[in-house]
Amino acid sequence: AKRSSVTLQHGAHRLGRRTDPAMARWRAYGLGQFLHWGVYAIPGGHWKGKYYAGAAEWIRSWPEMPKEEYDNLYKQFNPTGFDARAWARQAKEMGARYVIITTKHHDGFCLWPSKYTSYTVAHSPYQKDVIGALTDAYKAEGIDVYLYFSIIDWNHPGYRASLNTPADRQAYEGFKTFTRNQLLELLERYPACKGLWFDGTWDKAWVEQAAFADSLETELRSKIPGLVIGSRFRADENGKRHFDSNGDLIGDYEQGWERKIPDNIQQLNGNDWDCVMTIPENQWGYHSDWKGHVKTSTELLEMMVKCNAMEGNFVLNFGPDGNGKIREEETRLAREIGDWMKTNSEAVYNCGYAGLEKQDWGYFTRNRQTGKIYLTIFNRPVNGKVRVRLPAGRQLRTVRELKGATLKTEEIRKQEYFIELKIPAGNIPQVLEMELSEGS
Ligand code: FHN
Repeated sequence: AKRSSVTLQHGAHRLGRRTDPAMARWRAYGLGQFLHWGVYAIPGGHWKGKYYAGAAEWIRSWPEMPKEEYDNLYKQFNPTGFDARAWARQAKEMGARYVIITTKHHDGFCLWPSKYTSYTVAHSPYQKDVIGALTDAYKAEGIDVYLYFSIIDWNHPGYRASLNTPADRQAYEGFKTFTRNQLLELLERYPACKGLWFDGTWDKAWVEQAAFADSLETELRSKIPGLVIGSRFRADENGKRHFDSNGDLIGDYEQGWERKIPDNIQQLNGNDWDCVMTIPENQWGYHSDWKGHVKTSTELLEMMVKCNAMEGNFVLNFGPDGNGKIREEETRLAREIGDWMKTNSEAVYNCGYAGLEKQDWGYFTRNRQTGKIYLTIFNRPVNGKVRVRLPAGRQLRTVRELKGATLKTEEIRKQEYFIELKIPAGNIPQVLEMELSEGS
């Protein structure tokens, strides 16, 4: 679509991608971990014997859930099984290069000892700073830390979804100050944080705060050089979210791909983006009773490589339980993904769009630094041969298994080849590396 050219004060402040080293580092992650943890992990999707079918972290909004009782759950928050280093080691084993941690979800409960509210971990029986422990543990494993922060805060007295009266407006001013204080507090307490992942920004009340949010974003960026902030934080002065009134991306990357993946790279308009994904259909916080389809490791690997092939990061969510343990299903998937990554992560880290058309067997990715081209095969043809088409002017020189043998190829016609796979058909996605030469 043709861009319009409305003059905006609070629209995108940059056209095209960020080109600095901090953003290049973000772009190179390939795989991340999302952690949703809070007091919602205690009921785990159940209340007084009743099953809550929605996302577990939303249980407070369920009519059957007495708000008073939910807001007092923190008095039971005492995850004696929590071991930040064990979570970080598991994420490392899985191959995650960054983690996004919920500091505060919509319920307003803070996993750090915020001095601006008493609704924090410091006032729970657990008392200890969870964000501090996680930040240190992940950093020690070489995993970059990003902090998730919900603007929606069901606990703060000044929070409103919409501002209908002067009294609402007055209360909301207090909430804005509180939000700013908390964000500055987080960056001061956890200076190793590389970025903020905002959520709960869709309410009309917040969408109307373009000027405030814009200046706050500038202030946050001034605290940590290179800080990465996606498109969910603020709207422009016309209330446009993610993309401003001219169609330009607000923030550093598109944050609109939640539990979905674009069909093709054209849909992304050259922007950076991430995909955040749940293991079951739609559960972020701990739900003791997953219903419906639970993704397998090969499905998740395919989603990851599909994202990488279109220049995106894939972020897989984990929802530890009320005792601080990561459930068995998630542990198993992390291990399976990690096993694959140990041999094949070369096709993931710092890999993006290869400039070649998408083909039936799987995905091409290309290392941004070395220029190496990888083929990750998810649909192994029954004849054991992968058919590869190349654009005019490019020839297939060699194809080999990763750290393995060179494979036999057959030129079917100009710019079209069969690659003979050696390993027997199995359910492990195989990665090949291909060298091309120029020529007709
Ligand atoms: O409402 C939340 C939801 O609980 C979860 O945190 C996801 C993660 O991206 N974000 C919101 C829905 O967009």
